[in-house]
Amino acid sequence: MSDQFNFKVDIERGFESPQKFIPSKYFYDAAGDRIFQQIMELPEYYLTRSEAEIFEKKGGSIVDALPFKEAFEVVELGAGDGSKTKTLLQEMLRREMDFVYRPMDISRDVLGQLKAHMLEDLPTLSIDVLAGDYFHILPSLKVDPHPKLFLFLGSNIGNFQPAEAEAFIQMIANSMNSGDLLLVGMDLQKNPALIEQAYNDKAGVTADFNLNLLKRMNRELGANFNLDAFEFYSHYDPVRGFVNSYLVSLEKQIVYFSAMDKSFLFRKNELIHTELSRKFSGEQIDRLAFRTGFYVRKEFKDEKEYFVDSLWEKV
Ligand code: AVI
Repeated sequence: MSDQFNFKVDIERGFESPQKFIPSKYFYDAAGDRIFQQIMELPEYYLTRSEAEIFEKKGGSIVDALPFKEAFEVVELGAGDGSKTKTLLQEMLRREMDFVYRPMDISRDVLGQLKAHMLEDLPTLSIDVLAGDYFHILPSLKVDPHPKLFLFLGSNIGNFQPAEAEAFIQMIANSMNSGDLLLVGMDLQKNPALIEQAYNDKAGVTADFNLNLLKRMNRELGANFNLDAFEFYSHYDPVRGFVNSYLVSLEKQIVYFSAMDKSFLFRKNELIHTELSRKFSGEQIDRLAFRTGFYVRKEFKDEKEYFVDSLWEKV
């Protein structure tokens, strides 16, 4: 099935649901990737800097916590540009550890770039990319005899609904052997005002990130969204730890999609849900680990305790 076909089907399903939604994975076309890079540099968006600080200051302690005595593999899900991981891999190379780095992504292009980029800075790194979707690749890893450290960083787990997050971690767990490790990056609950600002930046970059979804539908699905007739809105609920992001229809409007020869009505002030960005409490992290068959071996936080990289061991 082509990506384009999935996009069309997912948008139809999202716009036919009582609460309209767009799955957040569609943020990341080429323009969306570029805007996300800008988000990570925003003064308000502390997540990336907090996690980078953890790897810079505690990378050595993370590597100390690895119990592997023989050759092992580092399997990364959703590696992105690998900048955070690089610090960790560098430390492992410095200690002359015997390992292979296996970043996983659906796109061969992304992996090709990542590999070139990594080898430029870490020429002695042994890297073997895994191209394809998680559902196909993960099960094949279980039969490989090497102990493994899985990485799922950047608070990507926060973009799943709670039940989906559990199912996703369960799927990773099913592909692991007892004693394998999973390092999960999660954004922590904190002063709600700070979280609100991170998703409501003054320069409006997060708003552009969301509006880019409309541009993408115009371009790829032949839609005729008027970008001025929608506005970005996000809201943090500190009790649940949920940032929900939306596009608000500023007027009653009908949008036509030539890809499916269909129109959708948007009422005035109707919301399109675009993203959930979850913030976790320590208790929620312990529960998620426990319910998916792990125990929390060690936690690594930045100085302000905004973010955690939590190291879980498969029971
Ligand atoms: C990729 N993900 C963890 C980001 C987040 O914080 O939920 C995506 C993002 N959305 C708005 N700003 C950043």
